[in-house]
Amino acid sequence: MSNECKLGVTRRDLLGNSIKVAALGGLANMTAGPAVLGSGLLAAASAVPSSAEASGNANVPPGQLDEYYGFWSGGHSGEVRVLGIPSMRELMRIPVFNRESATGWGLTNESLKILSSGLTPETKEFLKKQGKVTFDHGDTHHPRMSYTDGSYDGRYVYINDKSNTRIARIRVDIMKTDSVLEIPNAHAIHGLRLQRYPKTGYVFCNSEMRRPLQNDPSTMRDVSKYVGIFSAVDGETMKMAWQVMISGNLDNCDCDYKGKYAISTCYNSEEGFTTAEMTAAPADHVVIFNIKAIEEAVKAGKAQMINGVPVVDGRKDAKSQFTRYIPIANNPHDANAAPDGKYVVVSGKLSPTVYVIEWDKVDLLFEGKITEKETIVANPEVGLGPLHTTYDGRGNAYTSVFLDSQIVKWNIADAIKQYQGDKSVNPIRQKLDVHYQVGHTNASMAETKDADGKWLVALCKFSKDRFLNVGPLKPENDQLIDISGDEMKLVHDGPTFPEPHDAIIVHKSKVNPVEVYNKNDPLFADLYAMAKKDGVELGKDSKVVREDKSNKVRVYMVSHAPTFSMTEFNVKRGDEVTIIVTNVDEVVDLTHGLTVVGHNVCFEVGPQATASATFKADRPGVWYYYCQWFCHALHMEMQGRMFVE
Ligand code: RUQ
Ligand code: CUA
Ligand code: CA
Repeated sequence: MSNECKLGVTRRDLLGNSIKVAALGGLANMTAGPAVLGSGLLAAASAVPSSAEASGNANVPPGQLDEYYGFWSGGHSGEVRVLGIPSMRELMRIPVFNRESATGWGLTNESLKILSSGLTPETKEFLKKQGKVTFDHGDTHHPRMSYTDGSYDGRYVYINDKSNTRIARIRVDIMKTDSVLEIPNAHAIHGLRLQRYPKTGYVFCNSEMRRPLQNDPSTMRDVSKYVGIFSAVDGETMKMAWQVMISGNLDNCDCDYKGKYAISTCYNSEEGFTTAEMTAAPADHVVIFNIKAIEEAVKAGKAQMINGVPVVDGRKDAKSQFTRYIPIANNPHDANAAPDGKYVVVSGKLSPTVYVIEWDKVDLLFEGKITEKETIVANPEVGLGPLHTTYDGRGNAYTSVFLDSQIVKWNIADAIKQYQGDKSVNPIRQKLDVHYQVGHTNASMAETKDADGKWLVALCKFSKDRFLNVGPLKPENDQLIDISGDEMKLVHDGPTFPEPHDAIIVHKSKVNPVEVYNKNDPLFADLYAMAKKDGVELGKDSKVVREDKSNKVRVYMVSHAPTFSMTEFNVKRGDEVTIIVTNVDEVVDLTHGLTVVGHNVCFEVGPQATASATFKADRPGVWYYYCQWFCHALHMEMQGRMFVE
């Protein structure tokens, strides 16, 4: 059980009378409820089942825990959010591509290293000229948790950044971003899904826009040189594995449960540049990627090396074994593999239908035994503007229908019967109105073989009239729907900040974060190495170290509630100062911070963590620093002075 207090001491003990404080709320979630409060702080929350588990309703009273974690894209906020499901309570925000004031993400040396080291040399050069080491924003769409053998394994969550052509990885054990990679040769990474079998494995990602591989003025207007690019990244090393050149563009992607195929949708087979051009053809397509054929070609050295990445040609004209193009009526959006491992559903968007493709038939297609069209085994009509499809593990699919603002439940087996000519069956089970203009939808565990059909979220793009007016910018509306019975029931409205494109719902048994950092975590390795060189023992010594005759000064200090080990230090005007803080508290939930007034320095230091930030001391005088995390009854007093001479 990961959610109980493992250590005997909590921040509450430090704050004073534990029971009184807990009863005041805010901290009560570490206990099982009022009855347990009187019996001591070590009582495990798991002793009482959450009401949501017991009764299947969405009400999770104070002190009880949700049954699922939701990992939410933060859209163009650049972050990932963690929600509790079914309460829809926002539990945490994980900064990824954004700058984050609360935690100092993008301000600390450690986060800047993560944000900058995976960029291409060309991008680094460009940013340097802007006086930056990385981008300041991102546009996240598709958070996905790593798999082992077709189900979530709780190691990582990956997410794309469409705006700056990157992907990132979050470590689920600490819920922090640990790696960012720019995808070379691509332009705007949109679709992202993970290899399910045998494990992740590959991170598959789609370049949404087409451009010349060699992008310069000599090629930029020559559309014959433009290509689409599909990428596979090694999710363990966060290095490029291979890429495939394709015809058309790429929108969303998914893959099967056997590790054989990936699939991407294309809305711009026309290879046009205006809306009119991109919607001109009556049909676009999905591309199926034959992973083994690609791997073999790469291994045999048959790929072209472009910017350090092996690239194979899977365009239509190349007639390779790498790809097949299955026609789909115009401008399809998502492809979503069903948890039974047999089917993948492609949503039509401008067609009111969805297409069911059978994976076994894809084998026959690559063997040349059937045509592209024969891989399609159903094509039910669901409504206007189908975008995404999710599943309950009981043979039903749920498609979000944007223009009709509905979630449409339909049965896969009946859709196949209907397609085979049985006019007596109607695959549609129910159409539920949602508010309004739903984009993604996803159900609990639906993208794994353990799909359990309990909860479904509908991520609505508009919320007008649904909440108190907060001015011209409205929140989105993420709605929770109970799908455990025969009928879908709308149970919750959840306003969200722009813009959760997509979310996954993961059973809590798959997610096991730590309570306190391991001080030997590789996250801090650079700092330990630097301290060693400076003759400093991190977490013990407080010291100001000046690098030989230079203006580089390192200030090492320890935070231990409610004090910093150094209440003053001196530097000289013009010094480049690095402050390194180690939090030696071992107490659950006892985070400190360091803020230096007037110097753009502010960061989080979790229990047993070390963090650092560097700035130029160019403002003579006295400048206070303080702990900005309310850590103790004497938190306000946790401060010191920097003298700039
Ligand atoms: S997309 S609203 Cu960015 Cu996932 Cu479909
Ligand atoms: Cu430490 Cu507030
Ligand atoms: Ca099109």
